[in-house]
Amino acid sequence: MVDVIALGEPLVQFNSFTSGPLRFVNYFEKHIAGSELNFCIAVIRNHLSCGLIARVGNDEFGRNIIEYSRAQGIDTTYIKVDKESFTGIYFIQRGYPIPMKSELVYYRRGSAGSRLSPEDVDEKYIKSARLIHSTGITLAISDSAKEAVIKAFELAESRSLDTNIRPKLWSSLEKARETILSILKKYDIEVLITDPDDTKILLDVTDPDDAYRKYKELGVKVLLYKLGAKGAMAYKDSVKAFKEGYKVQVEDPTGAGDAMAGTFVSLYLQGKDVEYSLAHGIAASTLVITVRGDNELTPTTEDAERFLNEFKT
Ligand code: ADP
Ligand code: CKP
Ligand code: MG
Ligand code: MG
Repeated sequence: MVDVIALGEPLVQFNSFTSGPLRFVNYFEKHIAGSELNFCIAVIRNHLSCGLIARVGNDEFGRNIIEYSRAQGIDTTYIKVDKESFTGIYFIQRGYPIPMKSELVYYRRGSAGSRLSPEDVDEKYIKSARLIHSTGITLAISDSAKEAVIKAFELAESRSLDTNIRPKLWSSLEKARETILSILKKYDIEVLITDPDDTKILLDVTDPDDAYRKYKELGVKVLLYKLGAKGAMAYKDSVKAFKEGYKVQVEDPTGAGDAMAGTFVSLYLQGKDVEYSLAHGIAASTLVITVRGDNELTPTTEDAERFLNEFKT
């Protein structure tokens, strides 16, 4: 039995060793990632236990994901090996055409991960956890994966959701809006993680105060509103917190949001206030963007403490 459970597709990441268009990249560095797996690692680095409900293929990459997850302390009991399909992968193009930004190129349609389904969601396991987490990615990859999230949310004691709208994974932005809004309307969300781009799509607003007001009407208790390089905000009832981002050398921003989300949710569940949880989330995301790989640098609570005390920019 674990504190937190996430549902989503773990993926093998091939990160360009050099920046620039993929056609000129000769070397790729392999990492294990996927938004919900990244989230789980952040939860664990902050000393709660976490399980991942997922499918991988019966292949080397699937074994790699399971072994890596175990090594990071993730409960892999409900990572199923699906013999019918392959483990999804993706490539990261870095620093082109926008410096310090990355683009993801997926090879995942029909993957084992996208075949996640309600039958993978064990009622007792879900009910034993304090919080169930998923993202807009899992809602996008297939109907069965979306239904798995719905089953888990139905049984959950409490929930967090990262909107993570990936236009490449949706047939249209309208479909993304309709699907994510229907989840928000149906379930109370303890912590919603989102940003102005996604909120524009969902609610046609970007102003953080307007966003919190509207999300609150939909049953969101706490809002983590990420502002990229500018930092992030967090809202809970009448508390509104902002923390500025740090100026660092950006190698690859992929995974920053997940490191922040997992850190924030883990600390929040441990009774920390939103300012503390936000500051630690910023520390985690700042470290993650300085390297290739989404989760290796996600700090423990103690290391984030050191970052916040000792790193000045
Ligand atoms: P996501 O990865 O989900 O798209 P963001 O891009 O908003 O989320 O990043 C999450 C956090 O990572 C930000 O709140 C900030 O702390 C940090 N971050 C992201 N990009 C930068 C950057 N270019 N410089 C400094 N910090 C950044
Ligand atoms: O929003 P983030 O940059 O934190 O998310 C990154 C992850 O799952 C990354 O690991 C990738 O595999 C993905 O999001 C995705 O499917 O886009
Ligand atoms: Mg994100
Ligand atoms: Mg990174």
